[in-house]
Amino acid sequence: EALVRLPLLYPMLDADSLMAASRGGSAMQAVCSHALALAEGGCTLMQYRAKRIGMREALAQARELRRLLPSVTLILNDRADLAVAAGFDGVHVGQGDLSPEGARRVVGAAALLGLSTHNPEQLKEALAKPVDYLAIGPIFATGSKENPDPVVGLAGVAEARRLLRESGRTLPLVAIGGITLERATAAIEAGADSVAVISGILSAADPAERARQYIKTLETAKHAAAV
Ligand code: TZP
Ligand code: MG
Repeated sequence: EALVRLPLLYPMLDADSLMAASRGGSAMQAVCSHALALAEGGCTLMQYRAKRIGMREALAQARELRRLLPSVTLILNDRADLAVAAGFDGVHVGQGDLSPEGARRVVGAAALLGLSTHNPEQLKEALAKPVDYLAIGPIFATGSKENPDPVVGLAGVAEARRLLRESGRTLPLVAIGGITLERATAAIEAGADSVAVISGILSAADPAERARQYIKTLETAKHAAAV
């Protein structure tokens, strides 16, 4: 199958967290300035995630991101319809969203399609789906998701990597959940191709610099894992 390559750092633009952190500023402003900082820090792919705001507002933000970042790969969380409406490059679905087959019909064959898994059973099932990459998590405890599934730990990443290898599919594996800068190396060592991050970057005084630090750390970890 065609191998999709994901960047080592998979940052998420979480509209709800960004709005909360912006203390009264506009949500549009908070999301766009964070996205521009990430791009400045070297991020070439981002996921836009908006769980609590209305669909119209989410679409307006997504369209503005598309306008501001024409050369960044943009993935929409949960909603295949918004991904198409905003001209995004792909969609990321969870276990409770449209099925991968259903989402694929909406976004088309050329779009990137990612799927979240939270345990080995879900990962095994996901291996038969029309997806371009898989996510596993939460690896560590997270404050960025409501009602998160149980933590799978680094052992969960290693198990997912093993199942992927056995399946013969060449899907990239994204680790997510509580991956601070200090824990990023361990996620790569455990078998992740990429790490998804919300709070580890959002919490930084200088998000562009933090993104650079993640990318540098992840590159070092990847080279070390390859030798
Ligand atoms: N899915 C599993 S953990 C998580 C999602 C969306 C949140 C990740 O955010 P953080 O702040 O990097 O833990
Ligand atoms: Mg979802």
